[in-house]
Amino acid sequence: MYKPNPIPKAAVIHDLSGFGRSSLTSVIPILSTMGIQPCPVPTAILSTHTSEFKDYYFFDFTDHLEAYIEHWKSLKLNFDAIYSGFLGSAKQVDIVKKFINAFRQPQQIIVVDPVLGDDGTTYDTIDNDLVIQMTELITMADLITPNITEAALILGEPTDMKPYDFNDKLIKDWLRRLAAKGPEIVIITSIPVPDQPKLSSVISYDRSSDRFWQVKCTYIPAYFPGTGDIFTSVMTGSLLRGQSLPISLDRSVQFVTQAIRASFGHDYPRREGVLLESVLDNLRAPIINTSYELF
Ligand code: PXL
Repeated sequence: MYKPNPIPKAAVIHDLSGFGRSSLTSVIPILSTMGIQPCPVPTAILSTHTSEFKDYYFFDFTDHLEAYIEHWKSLKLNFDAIYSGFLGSAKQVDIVKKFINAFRQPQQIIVVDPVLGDDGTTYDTIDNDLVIQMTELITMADLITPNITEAALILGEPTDMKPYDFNDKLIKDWLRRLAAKGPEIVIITSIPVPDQPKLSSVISYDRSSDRFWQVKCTYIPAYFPGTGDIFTSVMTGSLLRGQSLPISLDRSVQFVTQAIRASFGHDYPRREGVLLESVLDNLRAPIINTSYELF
């Protein structure tokens, strides 16, 4: 008997940081606005995220997740997507692997955002062991969304390369090598565009069709924490709504750019993240202008 699936479900494995928009406080509103039901699996509870805040309270929830997952297993829950982001310890990576093994099924997308660092350096809480663990975790994913620093860390390449080093051949090589580790779709964000310091680009590779797509955007010199979570949430939501890879890429880049533009002009603390609430409604608007191109 035909059973419609009116609202796709996504299990979202992220921390809950109470202040400063990131992880669950960005993932949940974005997916809900896009008509996806987010089902949170909280890895940790923090008073704030860890970027530019000091002395934050951190409660590791990993040990409680076994029981949490057992209950979900007994309910025989099915997810259209499983999406993981920032992970604070090797133990947390293990629990994500367990979760994927318990709930993996055909016709589902497993998204791993390998949150490790940015701008050539690793985040405070990320050590070499976690880089190795994350490199293992991505082998279980269908889609990964590293930024250029994370791509270098996973591939064991230098993280201090200069913009002119990022020629097309190198980027295609990195994308193919990342896809060879398991994921069918690889998206690298924050790629410098040689000789065009005002632009930044996002490039994807789809192994099944052997095609590369690129979306260029204006580089806005403002670092806001949590924009990676916003990008991957919109990407996941858009694919779950049945959009193509290049359209989803375009939508995600446009949304992050809108969110940064809505925030950059205001004089308020960057560490609070982009003013997500002021642009959330844009996710319901049809996409009119696209700028993706084959790469
Ligand atoms: O947005 C990534 C992220 C998620 N969760 C926590 C973080 C960060 C980035 O710094 O600190 C706790």
